[in-house]
Amino acid sequence: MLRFLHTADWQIGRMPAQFDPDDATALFEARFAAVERLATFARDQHVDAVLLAGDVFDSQTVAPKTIRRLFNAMAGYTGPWLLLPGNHDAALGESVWTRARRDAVVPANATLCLTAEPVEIDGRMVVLPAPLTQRHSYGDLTEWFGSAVTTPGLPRIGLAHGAVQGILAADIDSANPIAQDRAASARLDYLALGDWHGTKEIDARTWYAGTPESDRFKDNGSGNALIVSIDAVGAAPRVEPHRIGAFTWRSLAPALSVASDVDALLAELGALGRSDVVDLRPTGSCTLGDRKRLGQGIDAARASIRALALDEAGLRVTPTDDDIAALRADGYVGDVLHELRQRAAGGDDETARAALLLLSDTMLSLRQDEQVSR
Ligand SMILES: [Mn+2]
Repeated sequence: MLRFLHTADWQIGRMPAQFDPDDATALFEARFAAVERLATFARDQHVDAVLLAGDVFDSQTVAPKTIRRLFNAMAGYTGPWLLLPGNHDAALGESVWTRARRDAVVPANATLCLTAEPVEIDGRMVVLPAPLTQRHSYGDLTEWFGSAVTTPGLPRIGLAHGAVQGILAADIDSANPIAQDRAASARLDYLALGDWHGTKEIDARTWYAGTPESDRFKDNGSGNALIVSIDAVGAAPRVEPHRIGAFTWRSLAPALSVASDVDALLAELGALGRSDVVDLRPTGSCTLGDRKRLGQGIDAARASIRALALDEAGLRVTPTDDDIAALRADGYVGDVLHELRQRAAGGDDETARAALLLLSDTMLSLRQDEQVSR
């Protein structure tokens, strides 16, 4: 029986720019840690090989140290690794792969699949790779699989990076197309795909493994690797997803209108933990007092979860009569507040609305400071 691990889209070197630098660094590090867990998992599962379906590196220009660290992270599994270039790390004339070779940092058990030719692994299987040699290709690079002559009696495994036509890409002209029926037409026992970051079954013999460590706010089942078992040539493969990722990326877009909506959001934020990465985009409206409570909850969440990206552009803060009364603003400030409120209430005066929020927020802070110092 043949048994291998299928993974893809490691995107090593990615530094997610939407977070604070310390959180971004932690998520950069998390991608190496995921490779270490994968290697340990591959060893414990006694697989015949690990197949990586493209986008090992996030860019061609990752630091030399990053390249070395990637190969160090793979050390836990001493069997064969097959690494395929994707669109982020295409096999250009000068690429991250030629750099790795020049620096002699590629371990002997790692095969870089930089050309379209069969790779036979220990008389166990034949891998047909379709490396991207440029970032975007408009022909189907898996087409040669059909005419590839391979050793009889060995399973034929395709390895490719791109978009299965008609399923992931409606547009026939999309970059890096892969024919939907490639596994059948090329008599493949299995087609290991990368580029779609979630785990996805296209048909019984064709899967996207997804990235082992999530890197997007897209609820598509990322964070896994696949163990693929094939009992005999032609037999249907058994495919088992296994969780590898340490972090869960969550997209929160609550629509706020009453105080209890804010309570519910605060409870949701409070329930998150160290393994959560959150994109928060509240919409609707809330009072000044609720906005203050929400701000405190967000500050608390920033300190207790792994990373938080916040976009409040869709949230309208409307001070109520009580909000304004609580500010106890009189004299000139009171007059300005009154005028801003009237202009903001008019509807589309965003400047007045922003100024009202800024002024009332400042006043609220001053009042709270007074209370604290009393
Ligand atoms: Mn890709």
